[in-house]
Amino acid sequence: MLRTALIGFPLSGKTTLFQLMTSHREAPRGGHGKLDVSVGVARVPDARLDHLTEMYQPRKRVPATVEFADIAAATRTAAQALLDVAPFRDADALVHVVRAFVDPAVARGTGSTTPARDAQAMEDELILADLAVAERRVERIERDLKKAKTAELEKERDVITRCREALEHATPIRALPMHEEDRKRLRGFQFLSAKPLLLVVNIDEADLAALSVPGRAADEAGLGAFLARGATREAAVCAKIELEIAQLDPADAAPFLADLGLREAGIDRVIRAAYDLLGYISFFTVGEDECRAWSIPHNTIAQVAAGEIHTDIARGFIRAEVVSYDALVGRGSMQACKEHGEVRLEGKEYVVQDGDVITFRFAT
Ligand SMILES: Nc1nc2c(ncn2[C@@H]2O[C@H](COP(=O)(O)OP(=O)(O)OP(=O)(O)O)[C@@H](O)[C@H]2O)c(=O)[nH]1
Ligand SMILES: [Mg+2]
Repeated sequence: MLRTALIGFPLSGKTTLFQLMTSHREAPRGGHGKLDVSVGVARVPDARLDHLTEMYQPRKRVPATVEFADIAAATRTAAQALLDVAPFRDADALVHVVRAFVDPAVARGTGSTTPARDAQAMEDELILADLAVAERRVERIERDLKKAKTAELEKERDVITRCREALEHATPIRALPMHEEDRKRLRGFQFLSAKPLLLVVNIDEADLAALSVPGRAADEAGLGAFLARGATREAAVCAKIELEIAQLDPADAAPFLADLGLREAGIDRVIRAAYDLLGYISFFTVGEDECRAWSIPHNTIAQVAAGEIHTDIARGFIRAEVVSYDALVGRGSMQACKEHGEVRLEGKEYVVQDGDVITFRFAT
């Protein structure tokens, strides 16, 4: 499951977005570190899963999910503190909610009045928090190297030194070009600025028209230059209004969405941006019992995808029977696909494609 954490200045709309996105939520609680954290799960909207569910009429329809974590604290949360909070430290991506709504009834926290400045100020905080970690780490490695030199430790020192130098020049680690092995070396340090970053621009009610044009809200908020860096994306919402609409019956909500010129709900826009950012794709498992969507990173091999379902399936992997969503829907049934030779037998190393419908064969 893809895990994200909401960051942002006070009163920027983090909790409103959290409520908009998530359908299952835990009450805020401590135990994740020093701060109270709410964790919630969003169901990934997917028209393909809807269609498969119509075809199979299964007992259960299970969408893919994305986890969101929200800090329940109205106080200013320095990025440094986030390193102590497990759902933030371990997140696959950070979602920065940037306030672009005006509303004089909602006080401004410590944020500024320009989204671009807030985006940069938060970035600077992530960088500072990481710099402290990188400096400590380099010192420690230098000490260890004096005791015993290993090639791996030297490589680690080199990559962290590179990170430290970038951070000193106010460059986030995610913007550094880096070999995959070096990225792996860094993973254990959970640097905040290494995580892909999604900016969610929380726009003003007066500006709702911007939502119907992708990228427009971010442009208007002056975030273009910020976004030009690698591993960042944006999505726009008007969290307050969209939450109000989402709480209506779908039938009642439709005319509101149409009125606003919105083809998609906020949840779709934010989740699609998160998938794009991380290069995630979906595959499906189907049957009379259950139709289910799973999300995996782009370029995942079949055996690893199987492990997403259950470690036993990965361990006992024999083969994957794969048909594309388009073929399955086009032919109308798995049987028809088999008759036309469209169900392929693939091995462990097969790279799963977006929209693959897979039956795993495995030994227990
Ligand atoms: N006008 C307007 N108000 C909004 C919007 N989004 C959020 N708000 C309001 O702003 C206030 C703060 O929103 P929250 O979602 O609690 O903000 P937060 O970032 O979680 O705040 P803290 O957790 O206290 O830092 C609430 O009263 C929301 O109703 C918006 O798009 N427009
Ligand atoms: Mg909040």
